Order: sequence, then structure tokens, then C-alpha cells
Amino acid sequence: MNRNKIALLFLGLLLLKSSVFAQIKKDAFAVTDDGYRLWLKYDPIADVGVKKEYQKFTQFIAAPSANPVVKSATDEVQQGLSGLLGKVVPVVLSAKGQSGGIVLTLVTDKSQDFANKEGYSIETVQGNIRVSSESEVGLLYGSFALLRHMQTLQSLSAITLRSSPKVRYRMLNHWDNHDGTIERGYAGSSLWKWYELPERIDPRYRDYARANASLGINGSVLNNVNASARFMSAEYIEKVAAIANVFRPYGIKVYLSVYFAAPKTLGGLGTSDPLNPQVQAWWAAKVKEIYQYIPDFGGFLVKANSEGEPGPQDYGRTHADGANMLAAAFKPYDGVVIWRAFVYKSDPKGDRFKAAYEEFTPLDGQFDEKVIVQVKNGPIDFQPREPFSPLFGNMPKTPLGMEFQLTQEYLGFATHAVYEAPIFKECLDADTYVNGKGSTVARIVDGTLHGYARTAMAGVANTGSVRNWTGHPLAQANWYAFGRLTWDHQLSSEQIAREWVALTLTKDKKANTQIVNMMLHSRDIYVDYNTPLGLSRPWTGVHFAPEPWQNRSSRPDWTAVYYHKADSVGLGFDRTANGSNALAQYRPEVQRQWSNPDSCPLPYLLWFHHVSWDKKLSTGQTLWHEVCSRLYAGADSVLWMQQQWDQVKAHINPETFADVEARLRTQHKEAIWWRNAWVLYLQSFARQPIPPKFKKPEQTLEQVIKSVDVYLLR
Ligand code: BDP
Repeated sequence: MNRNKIALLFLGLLLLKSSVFAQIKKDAFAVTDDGYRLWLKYDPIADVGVKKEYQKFTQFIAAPSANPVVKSATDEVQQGLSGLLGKVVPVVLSAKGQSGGIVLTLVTDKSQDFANKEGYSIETVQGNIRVSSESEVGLLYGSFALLRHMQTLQSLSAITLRSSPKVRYRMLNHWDNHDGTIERGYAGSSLWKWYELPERIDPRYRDYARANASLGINGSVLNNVNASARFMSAEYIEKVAAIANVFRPYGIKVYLSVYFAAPKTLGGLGTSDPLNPQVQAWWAAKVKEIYQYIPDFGGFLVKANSEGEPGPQDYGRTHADGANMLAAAFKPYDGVVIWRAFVYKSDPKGDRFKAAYEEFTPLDGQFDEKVIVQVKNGPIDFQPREPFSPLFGNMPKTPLGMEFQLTQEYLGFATHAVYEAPIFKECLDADTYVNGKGSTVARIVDGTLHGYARTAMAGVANTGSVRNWTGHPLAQANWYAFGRLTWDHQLSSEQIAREWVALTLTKDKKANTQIVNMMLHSRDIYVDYNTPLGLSRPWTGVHFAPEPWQNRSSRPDWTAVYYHKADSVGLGFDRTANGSNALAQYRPEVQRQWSNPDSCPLPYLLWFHHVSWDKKLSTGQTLWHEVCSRLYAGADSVLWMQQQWDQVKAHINPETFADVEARLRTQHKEAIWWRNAWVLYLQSFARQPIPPKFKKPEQTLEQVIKSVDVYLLR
């Protein structure tokens, strides 16, 4: 062999070696992963056995029609299979007696007995995988379920899946403004590029729709509840219609938040009084105009007479008058009016906790059938932990929709890892006892308790323009969990987390268990360093920095001291009969759980009681010790989360790993900030030393206050 040949051989070996390495690297983490693909990754399946089995059923995709929604389904299955199995599977109109394919089947004879039209079933029939539904959109949901099944490497041979959504309107609420900002958004700017619309269609609109449809979400309110009248203008309706066109093939309807005073500010009328015939005619014409552009428009979401927004009460009318006036405009159409119950007046002597109940329960039975009243999960405002809103169960003649918040307004923005499914589940599973035991919030929301047909669940979105959609990579799980729960609120937090981790982060079982465990603890950890034992912090401001000392504002319920009521005696808000008596808004069975400070579960203690610093709690520690223990344990547990994450490094895409790792470091720093602020501030009331087993904060209270002041500088 001459020298040239040897050199060539050497070069060849070198190339082979480097390509083998490239292969190994590639196999482990298929592509660099910036998180854009969410849970729809469709990375190549490495398991040879699974792949072989899947080959048997993926020779073709048969779909009954060229309907755009069905086309979305076949496109997705095709895209999924191309990623998972690396092959292009042909789409045909009929299976024509062949086996070995995926067959989408519209069933018209109702033989399948689905709970509703959107339901689907998946099973093997004559050697094919048959996805059936009574509707096109059901086939789309079934296709996504099939892909989820395959992405999690489950067997196809004996597949039997059957599912129907429990709630009818499953929606995201975007608090996005026309200028591209997002109220309480921490993942970049708005996804909607209003200045480019309707001409330019950002490809991201479609990916947004795919992600939502994969979970069963079927509605999207595009703009902020603190709405601009601009969205009612012809110019914006056209822009909205362009987005609706992209969403339609994914079964998603668009909705708009409305500015109640639009007849005046946009329409040039002298009033926006809902009982004024001109105002009524203005809205009727506006709704008609919208339907000309968007024939399947979803409806309106309304924040009225809340936090300075205009509303019917400006004219001495009720929320029902306002809602019914809008509902009348929707009579010829399919749309609905979703009226928010998030209201609280400035009342120096009142308890904000009680406000929504006091304003809305007298109106039960007065709302038009097209109205859904949307209630936040808790009585105050998306706190890290709240008892369920006492409105649930107390308006049996009005469909009540659930409003959860996915964006982490009070949960550390995009630098704290907080898995929210336990927050949602805690509320949904809570028993209101309104019709005896088992009258859970979920059964009120899904309509089974009071027999509502129009049922709704909304989540204030955490999406934005950053590449990975949610800022914190783990926050994608909150979008995912919300969507899955709108479809089926009986799924457990753990089940959903397992699924999401397998789809999104790793196929390794041990790593999955470890990450899921960390996710399941993350909310309690956050509560411990942020609002332990039932503290809350909804005062006005940025909702990020600790400032329990904040005592000045235009109204008392926009101060911190209003909520925690720390004084030399103790801590917490007395909502028993001796105090504001908010507890009376719940059924006796619920009151009994919370009214006695000796037996009230500790997570709710300070929500309902002003507890003295020296009171011995069920843990055997005094309140002061318990508060310190929780604050310290919470902050320390973030270190534990860091360790847990570090241990799964080998199984996570390096980009995602590093991102989460860095955010956990920030979270730890900020958890200490919160802990120090609370401990030092509360100590000035408790007048007791910090228990010796805890390291004293390095800073003084003045220094912490200064650091917060600097943070809040404009
Ligand atoms: C509060 C937010 C505020 C929202 C309001 C609402 O701080 O930005 O406008 O809720 O839900 O949590 O209307």
C-alpha cells in the first residue's frame, strides 16, 4: 500500500470516527433544542422493537374528506410519523380493505355513544388503527392522542383509547395589548403582530394553534381584559379575522375582550348605558360586523366595573344588565358572553375576600342563557395558595366558568419553577358541599352538578414571543397541564407531569420520576418561602419583589399590611365570625374545616385566623417558629431542586438543561430575598430571636427594604 493510499485510509477512518461520534451525539439529543417544538417534538424513536411494531400500522393514513380540520389531523400525523419513524406516509381517501394503516373515521350512526361530539376513540380494527369521532375536530383530537401515545412509546397492537372533553369552552385568555406588550407576561412580547396583520401571517400562529389543539383547547381570547376599544374597530376586526383563519382548521375560535365604554369612545354615542336602545343597537351592529368577517367568532370576554374599568354600574345598572345586553347582540349567532366576576370595591372596612360573592350571588338567575360568569379559582387574586372561591356552588342558576392563571404573576415570573397543576387540582377537587358531599368545584364547572350545558375553563396564558414560548422551560408544563385538565379534570397532577416530561424532556424512566417528583414539590416549596401558612400578597405593584412593609396606597386593599395584619399580638386575617366573617360564605361543612384555629389545616391558617405568635401549632412549634421553619425550609429546598436537576443532566438536552440550571440559581437567590424580607419584617412584630438552628440573614431589615426599593425604581 503506497503512502497516498495509507493517508487516504487514515483520512477515511478519521471521517468515519468523527461521523460515528456525530451519530452518537445526534442520537442522544436529536437536534439542538431551543424548546420551540414544545411537547410536539416527534424526535426519532431509538427503540428498535417499538419502531418495528409501529411500522406495521403506519403504511398509510386514510382520511374520509378534504375538510380543513381533517387535513390538519392528517398533516400532523404525517409530520409526527416522519419525525418518529423517519418516513413519509401517504395520505389516501380510503383504506380500501387494506390493513396496516391509520384510518380516521367519521361515525354518523352514534353507535360509538360518545359523551359528546368532540370525543374520540382509538382502537385496532382489521389490522388498522382506527381513530373515530362524530366530528372532524374529534378526529383531530384523536390524532393528537394517538401521536402522544406513540411519542411515549406505548404499544399500538392493543390500543384502546376513548375520551371526551368534560368542559365545552376550553380557552386561553391572553392579556395582550395592541402595542405588543403583555400585561403580566414574562415570556417576551405578544405573539400577535398587530402591525403586520392582516397582510403578514406569522408562521407561529399556526404552531400556537397546533399546540393548543393537541391538548383540546378550542378558544383563544386574543386581547387583554383591560381592553382597548381599538379591537372593536373595523381595522382590528380584519386583523383578528386573519388570525381566526389560521386557527379555524385547528378547531380554535377567537374571542375578544371588550371595553364596555366602546359605544361612547369608539361609537361616538353620548352614553354606554346598557339599557339605552342606541347602545344596544350599536353592540348589535358591531357583533354583526364581526360575524361578517369571522363567521365562527367565539364571543366576548368582559371585565367591567373592576379595577377602574367601565361597566354597567357607571349607569346604575347591574352586571346582569350589562351581560344580557351583550348577550342579546349574540342571539342570532353561536357566540357567548363571558362576564368576569373579578370585582372588588374600595371599602376601607370591608374584606376583599367577600366582594365578588356579595356582588354576584344576588344576581343568580338573572343572566341570559348565553352568559357564562367566569370566576377566578380563589376569592382574591391568583395567590400561590388560596381557598376556592365561595362563588362556586352559590350561583346554581348561572353557569360558572373557571379562571386559572398560567402566567406566573405571583409565582416568581419566569425565574421560579412552579408546576401549577396542583394549584388547579386543589381547587377543582375541593368539595363545596352545596348539594351534599361530593359537590366538588370540578362538578360545578363541568356542569354536572347544576346541569349547565355551557361550561368553561380559562387559563390566563403564559405564552410570549420568546423562542421557547414560556420563558422558563418548565413553565411549558403549566400550559400543558392546564390544557389537559380542561379536557379531563380527573387526570392527576402526577399523571400529567409524567406525560409532559416524557414528551418534552426525556424518555429515561428514572430521570422522568426524579423530575416529576421535583415538579410535584415545587409549588409547596414556593409557598414556603413566599407565602407560608396561608399568607397572601395581592397588593398593587409588580408582584415580584417582597414588600410586606408596604402600607401606603390610594386604597387600603392595595397595601400589604391589609392582608397579613402582622402586629405585636400575631399574624393573619381573622375571617371568622369574630372578624370579617368571610367564612360564612361557605357551607357549614367547609366552615367547620377552617373556622377553628386549632384544627384549621396549616396551609389555610392565616387566611382565616389572626394567630398569636406564641400559639402552639399542630406541628408542636409556636407560630413564630413555624413561620421561620417554613421560610427557611422553602429557600433551602430550592437547593434540593438544583441537586435533583443536576442529577438528570445526562438525560436532558444540553440547551434546556443549562437554561433550567441557571434559572434555578436565580430562584435560590430570590427565595433567600423573600425569606429574609419576611423573617426580618415579621421579627419586628414578634420580637423574638430567629431560632438558633437557622442562619441569621446577612442583611438587616433596612438593607432588604433598600434592595427592594432599588428593584422598584422606575
Ligand atoms: C390582577 C392583575 C391585573 C389584572 C387583574 C384582572 O394584577 O393586571 O388586570 O388581575 O384579572 O391579578 O383583571
